[in-house]
Parts: sequence; structure tokens; C-alpha cells
Amino acid sequence: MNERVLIKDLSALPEGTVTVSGWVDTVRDQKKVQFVVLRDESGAVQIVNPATREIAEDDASSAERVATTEAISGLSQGSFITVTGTLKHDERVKLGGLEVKLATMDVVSHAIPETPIAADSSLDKRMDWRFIDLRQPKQNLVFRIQTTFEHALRQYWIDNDFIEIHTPKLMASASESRAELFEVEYFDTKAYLAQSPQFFKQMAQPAGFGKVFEVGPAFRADPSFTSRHATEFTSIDSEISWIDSHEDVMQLHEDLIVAGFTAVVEKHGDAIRELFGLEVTVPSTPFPRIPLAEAKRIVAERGYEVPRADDDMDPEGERQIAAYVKEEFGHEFVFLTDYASSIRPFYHMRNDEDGSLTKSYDLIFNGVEISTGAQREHRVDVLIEQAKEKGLEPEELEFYLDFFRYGVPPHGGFGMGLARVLMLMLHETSIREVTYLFRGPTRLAP
Ligand code: AMO
Repeated sequence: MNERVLIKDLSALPEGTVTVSGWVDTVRDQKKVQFVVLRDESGAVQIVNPATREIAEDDASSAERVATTEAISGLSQGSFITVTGTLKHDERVKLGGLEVKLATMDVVSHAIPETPIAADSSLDKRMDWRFIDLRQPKQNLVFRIQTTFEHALRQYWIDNDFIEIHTPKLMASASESRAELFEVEYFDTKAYLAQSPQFFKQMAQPAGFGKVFEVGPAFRADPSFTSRHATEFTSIDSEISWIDSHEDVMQLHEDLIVAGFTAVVEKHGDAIRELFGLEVTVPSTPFPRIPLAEAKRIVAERGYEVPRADDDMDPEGERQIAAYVKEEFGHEFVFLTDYASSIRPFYHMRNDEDGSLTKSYDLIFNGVEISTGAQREHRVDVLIEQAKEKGLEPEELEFYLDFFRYGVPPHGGFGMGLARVLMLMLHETSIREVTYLFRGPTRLAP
């Protein structure tokens, strides 16, 4: 490994020799002096080189300096170089109040002149050239935040005795809606890409695992082009036994969110302020909980009628209820509970008092759904009835129904879209901005 220093760390170093590596941003090639703005994934710095244009007979090192001067003149934007030089702190330098006076330069990798994307390129164009787009410190930060967030969740799960599982992504049946299913050829039969680890995280309960988690891919053949849908996304799932109701799942869920946000704020709060211009805050617990029917009433009182009386909350309704919760409780999160069984999957347990409702919830963050959770129906006869009601063939689900025929504790859990959390945390307008490589109906490459 070389002695490379990240550009963001230069300001804390004393004046002296440093080595920095990065991509050439701009070259200002003047007669007597050359300036290169060099960027790495953490920031940018100005490199200065006193230009030497002619070889002096009486100066042995001048040939090398002329070669360096010519090399700088020929640098194209995006080329990757390593510079060793003398760090100088100088308040007059606009870019970070410091510069590096070049001693040696190594052009590690030439870039084709004319970078294919610029700061004002469309999101689609930027996705075509995602590896260049990701060089920006802001983008780099997104994935550092993602790493910290996931790590904090994992730490919470480990500290609380959860078991990590990796469920198969090739399945013999649908677990969510049949409409959003990717079918793949599988030797002489058909397989489906997993829409969720739903069935197999539930399987861990009769298997005696008690508390499990998984962070992995989920696939949905969803043809929509919204800012919140992908055909492949990272799903954060957890499932726990011995619950009394979905309230226990919500408590786990909010504890996990707090753990993740605490770590992000501690580690990246300053950088987020600097690069995104916003303050991420750790939410207080308990998060507000509002039954869906009441949420619809509140939203209607604010002048917005959620269309389709019996249906889900629509995106505008989610925004409206989030605005209400922000005003009333100063909170960015809200659990909407007690969804109608007509719009929930067959495996959600129904309310004891009112069978038209389920023991389920959606978690809304800054006005967008980030998660669904529920207590599961574990009584096999009830489960079969509910499956039939939804038009499912119990025969197709035999392997799943068997989980409930040999002793299973009451259990529940949730699934949460990682990119949605990041998008809303960072006030981004699309999950494409916070997904390493987005997959959508018309995007399969890179
Ligand atoms: P649901 O279908 O609501 O529930 O999905 C859970 C969460 O996953 C995310 N999500 C998506 N993110 C990006 N693109 C998509 N197309 C997409 N679809 C879903 C959302 C959503 O809230 N098995 C249940 C969960 C459970 O009950 O444990 C399920 O999958 O953030």
C-alpha cells in the first residue's frame, strides 16, 4: 500500500511532504505556473506546479521538470494521477485553504478526453456512467452511510441474540402478489425470483430460531417508473417469535431505526450537514401510531380525500399524514396500523375483535412508506381459509402450510426497503440516487 492521504484529511496535517491520488478535475495551464484541481472520493485540492518549459543545460533536473510540465499540459479530465509534493496551508487559496506544491507526478491511468457526464447531466445519463457519477464525495458518502446504517442494525441484532439467515432467491411459488413475479426457466420447470424472504424467515420460527434477520435482494416485476420502485432492491427483514401482537414488532422496528440513525448521526452528521445541507436527527420513541381508518379521517379533515375508500393509503395521503404527524408530534416517523384484510396478504393475522382488519402496519418516514410489518397467522386452518379467500391454491403452498402443522410459536416481523430509508433520510428525490446500481423496467445495465 502506498502512503496516499485522503484529500479531506490534508487540512489536519502539518506542512510537509504528502502523497495524494485522484482524478484530474481541471487544469489551468499558465505560462509560468500550472494548477491542477485533483479530486478523490473525499474532496478536492489544488496542486501547483512551477512550469519549466525549456531544458537548461546547467540544470540536471530541468529535463525532468520539463517532462512533468508537458505531462500536466496534456492531462485530460478524469485521468487518475498520484502526486507527491509539499503541503502548504494558505488561507488565500479558495479551495480548502491549502495547496500541494508538486515534486513528482505519476499518471496512473489516462482518461479519454471529454468526460461523458457533467454535474448537470440527467439522472438517466448519470446512471449510464454510474462509476464516474459515484466519484463525487456526496455519492461516496451515501454508501458510507449505508454501511454504517447496516452495521448498526446488525450490531443490534447480534447484541439481542438474533440469528442471521440467508434465504434462497429462487422459489417454487410467489410469496407476495402474483402480479409482480419474475418467472425464470429452471431446467424443465419454472422458478420465481423471491419477492421477499417472507416464507423462509417465517420457517425459522417452527425451526426454533426465535429471532432472525436477513439483509438481501428482493425482486418485483413492477413495471412502474416511480421514484420509489425498483425491480430489484435490498430488503431488510426481521422475524421474531413469542409476540403478543404487531405492537411487539413495532417496538423492535423502532429500536432498530434508532440504532441505525444514532450510528449515522454520530459518524456522518457533520459530513451530511456539509454535503447535503441537512440535519439528520435520531427519532424519539415510541413513534406515533395511528390506525389507518383514523389516518384517513385526519387527512380528509385536512382537505384531502384518499381515493378508493376501502383501499390503501395513496402517496399523497402518506404525505398528508406525515405533515400532520410532523405538526402534531414533531416526528418524522409514523406507524399506520390495522390495515384492512382486503388489501393485506393472506398470512397477516386478523384482529381479534374486527376480522376485517389485520394486526399489521406500514411505517411511514418523511411521507413515504419504508416498511410493512405484521403478526402472522399461525393457525393452519385459519391460514388455509385466508389463502383461499385471496384466490390462492393451498396445494401450491403445501410446503409453507407444513410450517404450521408441527408446532409453531406466535410470531411476526417486518420487511423494509434499504434504499427508501436512505432516500428519505437524505431528502433525495429518487431511490436511484442511493442505489449502487439501480434496476428498473428499462434498466439492466450497467
Ligand atoms: P412489502 O411488499 O410492503 O412487504 O415490502 C416491504 C418494503 O420493501 C420495500 N419495497 C420496495 N422497494 C423498492 N422497490 C420496490 N419495488 C419495492 N417493493 C417493496 C418498501 C416496502 O415497504 N413480506 C412483506 C414484509 C413483511 O411483512 O415482513 C413485504 O414484502 O420499503
